[in-house]
Amino acid sequence: MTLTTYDLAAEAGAILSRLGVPAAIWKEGTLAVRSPVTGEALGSAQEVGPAEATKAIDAAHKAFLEWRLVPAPKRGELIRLLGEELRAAKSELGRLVSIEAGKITSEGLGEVQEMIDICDFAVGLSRQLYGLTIATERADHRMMETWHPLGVVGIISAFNFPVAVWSWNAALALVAGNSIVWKPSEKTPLTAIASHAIFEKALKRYVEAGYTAPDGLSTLLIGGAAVGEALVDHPKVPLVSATGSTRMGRAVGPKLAGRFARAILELGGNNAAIVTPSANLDLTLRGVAFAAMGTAGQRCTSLRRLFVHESVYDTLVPRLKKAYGSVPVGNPLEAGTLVGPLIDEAAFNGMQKALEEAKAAGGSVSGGERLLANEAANAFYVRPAIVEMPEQVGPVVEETFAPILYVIKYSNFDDALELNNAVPQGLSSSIFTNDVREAEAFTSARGSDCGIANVNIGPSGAEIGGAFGGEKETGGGRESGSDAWKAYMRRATNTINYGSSLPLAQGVKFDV
Ligand code: UN1
Repeated sequence: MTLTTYDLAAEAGAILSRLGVPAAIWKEGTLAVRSPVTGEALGSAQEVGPAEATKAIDAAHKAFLEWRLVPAPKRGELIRLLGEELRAAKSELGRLVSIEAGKITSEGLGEVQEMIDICDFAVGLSRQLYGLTIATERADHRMMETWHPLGVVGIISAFNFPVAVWSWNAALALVAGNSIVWKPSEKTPLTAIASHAIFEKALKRYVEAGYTAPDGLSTLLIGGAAVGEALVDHPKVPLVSATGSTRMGRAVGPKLAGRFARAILELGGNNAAIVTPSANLDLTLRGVAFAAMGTAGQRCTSLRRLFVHESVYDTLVPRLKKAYGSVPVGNPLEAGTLVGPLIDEAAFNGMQKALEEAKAAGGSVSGGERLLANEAANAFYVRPAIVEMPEQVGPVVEETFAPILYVIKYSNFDDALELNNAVPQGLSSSIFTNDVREAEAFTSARGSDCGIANVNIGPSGAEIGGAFGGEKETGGGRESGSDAWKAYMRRATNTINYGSSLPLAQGVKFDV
């Protein structure tokens, strides 16, 4: 089937209507929505402005005051139901992710699976919001810490994981006793509307089962930058979790810091992999191919820089180039396609600019040309590009959200480690090696400086169980698994005197 034989607007509309979303919400608004698959218009979503956003945040604050009193395991029941609803809607929501964000079918479904996984995690967590009991130096005293709900949590998400990143934040924030307000990417409002409709189904079942949930517990705000700003500036939003570019983080971070609100920032990545002499090259080839070309290079965790030891360079790089030349690029809805479209024309132009800059810096480029323009003039497909670079300069130290892999030869392991760390971003990284000393060094204090450091897998495709995020210009935030939940709660240290005297700490005397 050619690209033009699809009617994606009809299909997206049918999915939204089966989820019970009134047509006016996605058809009669002002925000034009298009599919990167064909470039066709999908609808026009209704938007809100800053005044409505502020009203929604005020309502969310009221909701928080009630929700924080619901016992955490009972809050977990809402997320259990959300997980059930997501399971039931997996194929439809996954399809909508593919239509609106251009992901191949297994990745669209995988994104919904990631939502289901975090729900399962959060349900368990709702009975495990543990604080410590701490030894005190005073007789007849007890010291402990308690974790309390924080308030309204603002969620700003990006187009490339249009629904999973919301769910990481929503599931943790809600079991933690917070209310949530979500501003999705303007490029992917329909998947946000669909996800929120699924949430509302879970909420309805929750209330029908006799539980209490306040109005305004979760709000979706479709809108532009001004809506994001309303979240960032509102004094009743103690935490904003924002995923996007480093530029966006530079605008949001200082504003939040200025009013002492918390930020979870998940910003740009410029992820590398080191291929050492002992690497299993078959496994490396597959790991590199998925990490660098998967999602058309549009993951925060996509592999962008590859350091290959001189002893394996001439074996691996030609094989990689062959894979780049033959990887099936095209309609992500068709079985067999591995690389779908770029999100839009701006992404295509950004890729071409980076390739020009790489050439000017001495790079030798294979691939990168536009494909399928004759079938769909407004869709932007490209052959993934592999660029052999003499050194790490120019566009190599920047994040370009497109499938470009820069390859650099190295001879000394420590130099490769240094190159891995010599960029402003610090999200993810990996090493391909069968040498235990290299693997351990890479994951040690003198190794990769990133939030994620993998061995014998690529830098992308993390599971939800680990904390997700990175250092330096990536912003320092952690979402998803491990103890990332702590960022969504406030900690109180409690010292309780059950005796009848009042000994002071540090031996201080103050007898009046
Ligand atoms: C992102 O690109 O913002 O680790 C998130 C991964 C996915 C999440 C990526 N689980 O690649």
